Amino acid sequence: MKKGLLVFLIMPVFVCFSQNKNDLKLWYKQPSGKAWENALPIGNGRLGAMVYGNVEKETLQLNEHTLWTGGPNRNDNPLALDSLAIIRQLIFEGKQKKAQEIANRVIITKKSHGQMFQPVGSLQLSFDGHENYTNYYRDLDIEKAVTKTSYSVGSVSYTREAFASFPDRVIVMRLTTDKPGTISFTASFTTPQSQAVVRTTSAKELTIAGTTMDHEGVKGLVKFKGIVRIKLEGGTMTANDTTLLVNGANAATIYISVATNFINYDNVGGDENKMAAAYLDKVYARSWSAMRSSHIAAYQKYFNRVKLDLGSTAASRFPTDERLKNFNSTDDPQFVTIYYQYGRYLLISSSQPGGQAANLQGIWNDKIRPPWDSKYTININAEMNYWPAEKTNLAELHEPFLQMVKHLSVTGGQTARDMYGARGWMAHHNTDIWRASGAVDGALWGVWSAAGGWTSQHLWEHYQYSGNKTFLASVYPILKGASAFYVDFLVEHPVYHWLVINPDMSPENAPAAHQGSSLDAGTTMTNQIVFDIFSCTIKAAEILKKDAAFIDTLKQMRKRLPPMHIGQHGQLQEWLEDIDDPKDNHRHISHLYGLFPSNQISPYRTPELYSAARTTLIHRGDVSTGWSMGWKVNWWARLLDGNHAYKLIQNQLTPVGTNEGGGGTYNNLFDAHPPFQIDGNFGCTSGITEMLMQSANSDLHVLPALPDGWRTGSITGLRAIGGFEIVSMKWKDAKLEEVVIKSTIGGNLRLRVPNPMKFGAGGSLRTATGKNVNSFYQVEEIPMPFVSPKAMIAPPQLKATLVYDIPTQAGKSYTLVAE
Ligand code: FUC
Repeated sequence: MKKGLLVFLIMPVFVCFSQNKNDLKLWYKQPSGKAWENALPIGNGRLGAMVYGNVEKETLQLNEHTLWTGGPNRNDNPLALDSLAIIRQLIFEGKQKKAQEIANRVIITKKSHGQMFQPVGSLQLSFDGHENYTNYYRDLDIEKAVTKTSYSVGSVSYTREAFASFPDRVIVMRLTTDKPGTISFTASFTTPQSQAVVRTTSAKELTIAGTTMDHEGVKGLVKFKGIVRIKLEGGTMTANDTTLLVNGANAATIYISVATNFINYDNVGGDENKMAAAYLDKVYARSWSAMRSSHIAAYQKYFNRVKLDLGSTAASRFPTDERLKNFNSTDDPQFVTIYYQYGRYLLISSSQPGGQAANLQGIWNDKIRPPWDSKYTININAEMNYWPAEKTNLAELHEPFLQMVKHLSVTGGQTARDMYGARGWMAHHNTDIWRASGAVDGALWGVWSAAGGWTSQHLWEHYQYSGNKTFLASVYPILKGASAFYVDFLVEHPVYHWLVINPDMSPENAPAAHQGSSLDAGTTMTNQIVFDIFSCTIKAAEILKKDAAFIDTLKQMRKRLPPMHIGQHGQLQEWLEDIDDPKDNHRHISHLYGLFPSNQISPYRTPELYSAARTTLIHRGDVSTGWSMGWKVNWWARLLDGNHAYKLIQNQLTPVGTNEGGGGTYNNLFDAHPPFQIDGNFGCTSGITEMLMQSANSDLHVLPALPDGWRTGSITGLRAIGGFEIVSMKWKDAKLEEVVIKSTIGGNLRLRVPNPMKFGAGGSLRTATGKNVNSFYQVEEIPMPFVSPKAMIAPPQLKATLVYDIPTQAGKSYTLVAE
């Protein structure tokens, strides 16, 4: 008590922190304490750390992108092939329950259900005598990708800064003080890895070494090594068996390097000791400030491409956790800007070229057995992670996901052959670092064969944004293989005679009519996915002038896919039969894949389906798991309803635990399923972009879904398909004032705007006529939907827009201003 009082009395000024109105910082007035979801994430795509900012015991919980249980393995169930005919027959006869029982025995794996992404452990720094502190502050500056903690003990101020260096591949933390000789602490490791050995070396390094666990019959083969070296300015350091003791330093810089023996999904022949030491040796001599500047420059190369300003209010002066609490009852548009940019920060930090794709938790996980193994759920979650990549100008960061698709096209080739007797390649609803492509979890979830069709469209998307034909040629065999699987796997429906996938399911949802079985034939989402993968394979082959006969087959078969159905409640049917329950509020609304990420449903081209999709969304409700709400922001944006999209952002930016029966957001702005899943962060960043710009409906549409609350703002750097970049865009009172668009590959720019525009240099714009001639904006026509005679269909109520055609030249920018 006395000491506390004394500290208070001798503190001359009580520093009161608050945020500048437009700062891109997450900041707090208190340490994380025990909750991992209060800690702040840093990462360089290879290493991730959660920095707690606890005063007397700082924790950096560490992850490395390749640290997974098990080793190269396969998990196919070869019994599938012999039972395929009977399963199909039962489903066509309406005996879905029986089909599911058999599928559980013959399709679901008897081996691994996927391996687990695991933590390395935590570096712990203990500061004796720092129990009582004042002036506490910590933040994560997402403009710099640096986190900071500062506080005072008595009259001495301490600061810690940390980042995960992009160019240098190590994590660094620097401890400073305003009074020389006052930095003393003990460094040690804790780890949930049961086989890990922690020790110090004669060179006064603190090391951790181990091998990951065996899991579900697969031997743990990933060996890892972590090395910590501390560089002191003044003071002394001694090493005990398992700890380093620093005493009386003026400053200390802690370098953390971690590596594993993982080389590729089929090779664990690397040398973790050599790699971990090599990363450290390369940078140890460099100064903190040099490392910090090159880190920030490398980060900002990506981050600075997009700047968003939605305005700010007095609400932005409060710490992040308070703003989160207040968000639904105040006007805080700058909080949306932070959340938006945080999505980009998280993608840059968890997904770098040459590294692993961002998993269910990005690269941040402290659990030895994480929820859903922290792996890749490819019936939605992993795709969602990459929705912001192209349009928020982070195309290079799409690469790890595209690599994963490439690997799956190899492992999944054997699955297609062995389990289904089909050519090409396929994957079920999950995969992991070993690119397992068998069916897992149980038939209710696992008997889904559309992952090849969906994931490989990311390759097509990457091409659509850049127009890079060399890239397209390099991935064409993967698109072709994904299509070839469906060519062989589609069967004729005995009643409707359409070509359908059987066994099939609409991810994770089982209609009441099927007594708890999800199995069915020709579900809407799968039909849409097969339509899309056929369509982009056809286009790619035509561009590359290849495979005429195969393309003809795809065209013939595409004509025979089932059309979409509008059911008795006016809803888009999830299944071929009209069995949707309007009270079903399942988190997966897979059949709206056709609205987003696909563009088969559009307010302008398919008004009836627009109306049906809207009815379905209303039936399903708003509040749901985090990722589901993130998807809904995109859907409402595509339905051109900015206010409803904003309502979903509000639902998502609600402290976890307050949305009844749903997810929300943690104090560190991680998305809550709950538990933490990063997909919702990425989904919402994508959705906010879709509110401001879309390039899905044969035109580039700016301000398609602006909510009433964002009447004035600006954004730079968004990308659209066909190589267009919105260099900058400003709007005021909900009116587009100016837009500058750069064309990187030329072609007609068909621009849809909310108010009349003219060329900035003078000269009027030409109103669009006929079909858009730009080849990137050719949207495939879908068959007319089947409409139930009972369905009530409200025509879309759309705001008036103007559409112009601007012929562009590669490399030129075009400035338009309001008339
Ligand atoms: C799917 C979803 C769950 C969860 C899991 C990781 O199975 O249905 O909600 O997101 O993936």
